[in-house]
Amino acid sequence: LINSLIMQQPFPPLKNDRLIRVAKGLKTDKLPVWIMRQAGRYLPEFQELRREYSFFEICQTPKLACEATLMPLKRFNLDAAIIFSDILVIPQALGMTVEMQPGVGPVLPKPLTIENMKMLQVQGAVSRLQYVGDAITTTRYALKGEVPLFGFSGAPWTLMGYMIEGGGSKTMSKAKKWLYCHPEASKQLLDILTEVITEFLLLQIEHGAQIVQVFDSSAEYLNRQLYFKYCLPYLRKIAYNVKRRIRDTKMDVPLVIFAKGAHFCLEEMESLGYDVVGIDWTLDPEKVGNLFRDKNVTLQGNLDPCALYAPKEELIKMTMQMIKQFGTDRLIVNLGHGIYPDADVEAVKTFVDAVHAIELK
Ligand code: 1CP
Repeated sequence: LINSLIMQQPFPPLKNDRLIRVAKGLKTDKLPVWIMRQAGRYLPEFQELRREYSFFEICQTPKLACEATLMPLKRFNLDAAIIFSDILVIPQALGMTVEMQPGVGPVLPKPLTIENMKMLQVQGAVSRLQYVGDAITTTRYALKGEVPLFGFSGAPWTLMGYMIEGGGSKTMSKAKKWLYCHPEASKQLLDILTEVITEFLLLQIEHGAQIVQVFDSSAEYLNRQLYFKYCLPYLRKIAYNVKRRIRDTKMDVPLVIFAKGAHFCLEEMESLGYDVVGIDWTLDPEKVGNLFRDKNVTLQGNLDPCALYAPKEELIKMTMQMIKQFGTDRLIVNLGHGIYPDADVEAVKTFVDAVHAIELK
């Protein structure tokens, strides 16, 4: 399937390949920079689009998803686009209802229980995500090769959390109860999610994603023991199988892992099979830079999203300091978590331009 798609779809050649080069450990003229959640509510033009369409209407209509994806690129000199979608499209494709409530976020009114778990519609789940592939293909053409396009997925544990909690949670205690009281059911669920995530990432790659990121946003609720048992093996399996399945194609698509708050397993992130390790804003760039020096991975991060509230000169100073502390070798500049809805559009421009002001030798 992968090869046949390449033959049918000669996408425009990539012009700005900074981010892909750095992900693979190659040299560039400048540091690449993009922003997690760069196409979102802080953009007035996105708010306007949302007044006309529901969140999932935008996700499911390739033309609209493409439009939202391109919004931040029209304003800022970003080195990548990320397809407009959400991590919760997987629970939805598994048959769960997901509502996007304004000011609240995602709500799953009928959360997963041990009893209703067998109702998950695993068969055909990935084919119900075809619209994400279509949105990616549409966007690849619209991008005209300007910058690479990210695909993404939630990680197994993070998706498990939302499915059991029925939305975001301050503690993830219901989902963690599964880990402590129902280890077999937990593993069964994580296996299902691992399988669907793998196929979903491959679908996105087949349809034109040039790099893919796995978001383990709820890593912070676990500890080293739980993360070793319920996350690392699944994350490793996803990277291994995605890489294995694309090995025979000419597509050497880099993989990124971003595990928010997984400081207790930072060193282990290097050996999971991902090319890039996302660093969240709570970590010290100097320590992380030293820890990963001479390791075979690229780092991504990690400015505090709230640093965008600071005065312009202060923001530039903090950005420079962070880059100096990480070191400019194998670094993709980003925030250390998704941008907040009340972020200032001008501050984003300041941040992006500050990164590009640095000329690498
Ligand atoms: O530019 C982009 O990155 C847009 C695509 C994108 C991505 C990568 C969206 C659009 N969501 C995500 C990932 C995502 N979604 C994550 C992982 C990143 C992270 O940790 O921030 C998570 C945890 C979600 C779940 C989610 N969806 C939340 C968080 C809820 C919580 O408190 O736990 C929220 C608020 C959403 C809704 C959402 N997703 C995306 C947008 C633009 C929005 C706003 C919804 C709206 O317009 O009403």
